[in-house]
Amino acid sequence: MEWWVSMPKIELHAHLNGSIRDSTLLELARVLGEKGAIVFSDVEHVIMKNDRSLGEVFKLFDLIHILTTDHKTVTRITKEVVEDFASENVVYLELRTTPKKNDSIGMSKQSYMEAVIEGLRAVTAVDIDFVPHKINTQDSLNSIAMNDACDGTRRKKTYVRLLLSIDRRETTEAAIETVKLALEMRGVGVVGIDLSGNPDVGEWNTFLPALKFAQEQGLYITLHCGEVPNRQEVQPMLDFLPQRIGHAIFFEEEEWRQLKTSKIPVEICLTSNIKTESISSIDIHHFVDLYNAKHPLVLCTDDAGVFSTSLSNEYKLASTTFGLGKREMFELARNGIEFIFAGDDVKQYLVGAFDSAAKKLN
Ligand code: 6MZ
Repeated sequence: MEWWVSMPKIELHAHLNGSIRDSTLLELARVLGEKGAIVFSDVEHVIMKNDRSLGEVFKLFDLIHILTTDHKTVTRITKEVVEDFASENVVYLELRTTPKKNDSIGMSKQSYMEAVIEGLRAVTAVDIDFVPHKINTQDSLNSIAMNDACDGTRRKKTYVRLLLSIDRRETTEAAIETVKLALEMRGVGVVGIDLSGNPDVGEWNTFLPALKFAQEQGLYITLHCGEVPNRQEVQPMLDFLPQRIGHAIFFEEEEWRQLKTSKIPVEICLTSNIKTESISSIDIHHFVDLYNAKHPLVLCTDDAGVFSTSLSNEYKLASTTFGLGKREMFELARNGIEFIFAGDDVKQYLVGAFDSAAKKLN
C-alpha cells in the first residue's frame, strides 16, 4: 500500500453531497430516468464531465440534490462516504452537510439530519465513533491497538463529527433554524456550523446573526472565505474569528497579514481549487506560502466525488508538487489534530494513533 494511503489522515472539509461516488450518482440517475423524472443521457454527461468552473459546480450540486434528497438515499450516501474515507485510513472525519427541507416528501431539516445519523449507524466496514463521550484510558489504548493495524487484519476505528452547513442562498431565519438544529443535535455528533454555497450569492450580513448566535452558544464555526474576490466580506469574516476557514484564495496583502497574525487554521483543497480554475496552476497555490510561514493548515478534499479525488490523493499531490517527503506529509497530517472540533479525549486518542503509525514510518 502506498504511504499516502496507509498513513493515518484527518479530513476536516468534506461536503456530504460532494463526496458521493460517481457510481452511486449514476445508479440514482438511472432509476429516476426509468421513472421518467429526468433524461438519463443528459444527466450522465453532466455527472461524468471532469473539469468544471465554479459556477458549473453549483449547477451540478442542484442536480445532485434532485437525485439524493430523500431520506433513504441520504442514509445510503452517508454510509458510503464514511466508509470510503475510512478505507483510506482517515481516522477522524468532519463531515458537513446542508440540512434540507422538502415538504413534498415530508422532509424537514431535522428529518434530513436524522437520515444522516441513520447512515452513520449503518456503517459496518469500520467502527464509527460519532457520539461525544469520555473514553477511559484502557478503552483508548485498546482502540489505538486496533487502529495500529492499517493492514486490514484488525477492525479500524474512525471518529466522525458533523457540521451543519448554512447555504448562502438561505435567509437569516433559515440560517438560525439550522443553528438551533445543531444545538439540539449536539448529543449525536453535531459540533459546529459551516457557511458555504455559491460565493457569488448572498451577503455576509444575512448570515451574521445566525453565526453570532452559534458562536455565543459555543458551537465551532468554519467559513468558506475568499473563494472569489470579495473585499466586503473577507475582512469581516476574519474579524469574526471563526475557528477555521476554508479555501482562502482571493486575499489582498493586508488580509494575508491579518490571517497570519490571527493564526486561524486554513482548510486547503488543492484539487478543488485547480479544477474550478480558482487558481490557474498548482505551483502558485498559496499552500506554499502558508506552509513556509508555518501557518496552521490542513489538506482536505472538499468534494471528493465531484472532483474525482481522495484525501490520499491530496497528500500525494502536495508531496509531488511541492517536494515534501513522507515524514513532512506525516507531520502535516498530525498537525491537523490541533484544529479538530472535538475535545481533548479525542485529540489524545489521535495523538496515540499517529504515534503508533510513526513507528512504522521508514
Ligand atoms: C462552497 C460548496 C463547495 O451540503 O448538500 N459546497 N460551497 N464552495 C465549494 N467549493 C467548490 N462545495 C460544496 O453538499 C453540497 C453543498 O455543499 C456546498 C454547496 O452548498 C453544495 O450545494 P451538501 O451535503
